[in-house]
Amino acid sequence: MRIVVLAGGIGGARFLRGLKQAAPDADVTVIGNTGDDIHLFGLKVCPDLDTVMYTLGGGINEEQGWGRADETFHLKEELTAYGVGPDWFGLGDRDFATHIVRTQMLSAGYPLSAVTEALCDRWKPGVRLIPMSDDRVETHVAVTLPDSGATPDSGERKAIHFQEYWVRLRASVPAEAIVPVGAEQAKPAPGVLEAIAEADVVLFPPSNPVVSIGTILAVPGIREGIAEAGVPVVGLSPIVGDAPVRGMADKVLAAVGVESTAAAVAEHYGSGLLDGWLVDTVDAGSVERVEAAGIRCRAVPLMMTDLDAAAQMAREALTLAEEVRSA
Ligand code: FO1
Repeated sequence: MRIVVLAGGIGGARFLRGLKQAAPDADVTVIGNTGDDIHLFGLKVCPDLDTVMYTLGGGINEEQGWGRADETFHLKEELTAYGVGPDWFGLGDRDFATHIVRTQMLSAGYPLSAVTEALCDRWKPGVRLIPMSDDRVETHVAVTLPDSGATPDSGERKAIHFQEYWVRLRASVPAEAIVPVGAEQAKPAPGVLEAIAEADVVLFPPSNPVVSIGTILAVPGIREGIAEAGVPVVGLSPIVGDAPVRGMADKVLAAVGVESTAAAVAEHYGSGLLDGWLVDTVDAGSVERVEAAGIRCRAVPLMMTDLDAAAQMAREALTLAEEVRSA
């Protein structure tokens, strides 16, 4: 079975680990979000690609869900001693090595997809990991900073990098707009559209519907390719009991005018894209609303408390895909 998964960071990576357990013989292609990518200290950092790669390759910091296990921060401390920032983004020594190799290869002319393949030669994630695009796409968030007078830009409306919104500001101010800068001009990376066209099923894991899956779908050709593939497309809600399972997805959903409920996220994707949707058992009451929108819906446990729970979620998604196929 050929499975294509559109993935963001932690939620996508943990779901994929479950999928590998649930369907060990499946041929899995992961299309990774690169809208979170950021240039820091002259290096290209790809948080979502790395989170998938490290999680599936056994190198992730399990508690955080991002960055490397057994990490040290000597390099960051040295940079801080020179007064070189930003200091709000935690890059560890082991993680730095990945960004150095990636940046060297990019500078030598290799596209991000080839660089990612080379990095995966080390980590052997057991899936084919492809960035959504080799072109630069950067998610920006429009915010109005509080008028505290504390910094020169307080009180100003400005667009900031997604990581600055997420990590530095902890999504503490409303996101007024989310803009995947460069997405309109970007082309899907080599292999993306081919994998979609050849897939037996497409899965949307419980990743952020706006800044992860939404950004991937914003690359021209990907949404259309999925809709035209004629295979079951099944998603899992990242919202359980009207709150995000992790992260601050509610903040960015509000920016696109979508309420933080499992049903609203399904409607946001829409029946033109989504055939099946899994909500958590606590949201069983929303099954009817989702089905009324033309999307087949089931309520199953959606908390990825451990690997077995994630594997069970993957099994439920594949079962729903089969139901859709034989309907
Ligand atoms: N998230 C944080 O909350 N704080 C950090 O300092 C941080 C650093 C970081 C470094 C590398 C990396 O691959 C991910 C990192 N993340 C950090 C996670 C990341 O900001 C976001 O959670 C994802 O981009 C959203 O998927």
